[in-house]
Amino acid sequence: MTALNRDFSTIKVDDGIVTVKGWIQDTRNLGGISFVQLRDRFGVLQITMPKKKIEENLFKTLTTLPRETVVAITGEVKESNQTANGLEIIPSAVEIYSEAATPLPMGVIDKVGVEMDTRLNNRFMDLRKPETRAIFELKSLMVRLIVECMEENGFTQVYTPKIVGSGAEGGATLFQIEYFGRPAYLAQSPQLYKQMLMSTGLDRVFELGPAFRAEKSNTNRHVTEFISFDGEFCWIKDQVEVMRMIETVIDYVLRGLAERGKKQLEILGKEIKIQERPYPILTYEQCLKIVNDAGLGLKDGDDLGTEGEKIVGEYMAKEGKDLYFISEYPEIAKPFYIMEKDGTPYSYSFDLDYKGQEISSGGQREHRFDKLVARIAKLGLNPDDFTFYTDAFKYGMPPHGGWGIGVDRLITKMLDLPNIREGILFPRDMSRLLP
Ligand code: AMO
Repeated sequence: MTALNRDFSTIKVDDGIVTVKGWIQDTRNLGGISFVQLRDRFGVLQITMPKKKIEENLFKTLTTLPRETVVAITGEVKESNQTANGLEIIPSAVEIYSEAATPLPMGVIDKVGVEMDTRLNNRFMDLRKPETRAIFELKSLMVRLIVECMEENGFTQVYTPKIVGSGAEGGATLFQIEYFGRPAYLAQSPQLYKQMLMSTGLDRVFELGPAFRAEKSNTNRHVTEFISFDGEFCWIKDQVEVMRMIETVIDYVLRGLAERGKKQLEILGKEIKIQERPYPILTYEQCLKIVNDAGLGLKDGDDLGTEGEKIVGEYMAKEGKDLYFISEYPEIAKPFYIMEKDGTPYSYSFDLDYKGQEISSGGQREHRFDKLVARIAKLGLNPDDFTFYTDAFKYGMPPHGGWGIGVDRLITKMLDLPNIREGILFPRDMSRLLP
């Protein structure tokens, strides 16, 4: 087995001579004594150098190496009452792996605020800050919790194509690519594929994977590539069953993060608020009234929009609820795969909103072949373009429903981050393609 680097937090006073590897975070020279703060993934160690006790060349090297240089330092562990972890290392040797250039593109420990653009342009450096890294450690835990919960509930993890021949979520946000002389697209969602699986007997599936949207809006919650957590399952009697399943996963994630992500939450100074289940279900009509009472002036059928969602969020916050569903949107505003609520202008669709922002959409699907084909045509699309999908409804398709959750939005809202880009390692948007 390859040896892992020594975790600084495991070093003890009676370890004797140790070799520790990391980044030189800071150096302080006080004449007769100098200090280096050496950082690894887990914390910081103090390297203490009383000038008289350290070999001259070693002293010179260690006190002049630029910040962020990567080294291995060998030395003796001593007790110290000056450091947070109660120990320090008196060095006897150093190996330089990679000397950092100066000046640094941005500081790692400086207190001055750095613009988000500078941080994203130098993400490798930004991620050296424990508080930036903590977000991604929590995101990793979040994904693990999702997988655990879905497997416990009998779902099979699947992978559907990300290069596709037709869009699922409307033409406006399709990225077209050239595919051996014919047009293809980057998948906006696994929607059509997860539904096709419902006809196979793999009747509870979930997927975690990238989704692509050519979003022309530059907002703090839209990016062009995000991670979608999709679920789809059969034999539902109504869309409320789907909402209850989402709630089960979100609850598992919230509790799991609060318990297993303590260290990272502490670094971030955040707490996870658990909301008791069931989460409230508001109808679109109720929300329309809430936003119009607040003076927004929307008509029946209008999209609630960012402003409307915010108003509903404030309204629900007063009731002590961060998470709530908004259900039964106008059918005309929803995609072709959503089931209409017969005899009404509404549909069996819903969004899950978190602190005034949509983090998920879902619903009961139209599983009846004739009605599905009619609905595709009604929404102005050509059913012939979708036979690869509708064929799966022709020969026996159970009633089913599902959802798509934006994982990046979920972590953003959970940690109250001001911008979705904070929760994405290398975000993609209209203006950002590098790094
Ligand atoms: P929808 O288009 O609402 O539904 O997307 C589902 C969820 O994905 C996230 N999301 C985004 N996150 C960041 N940037 C974007 N540009 C972006 N677009 C969407 C949101 C959103 O709630 N197939 C349906 C889901 C279903 O019915 O199963 C769908 O894709 O959090």
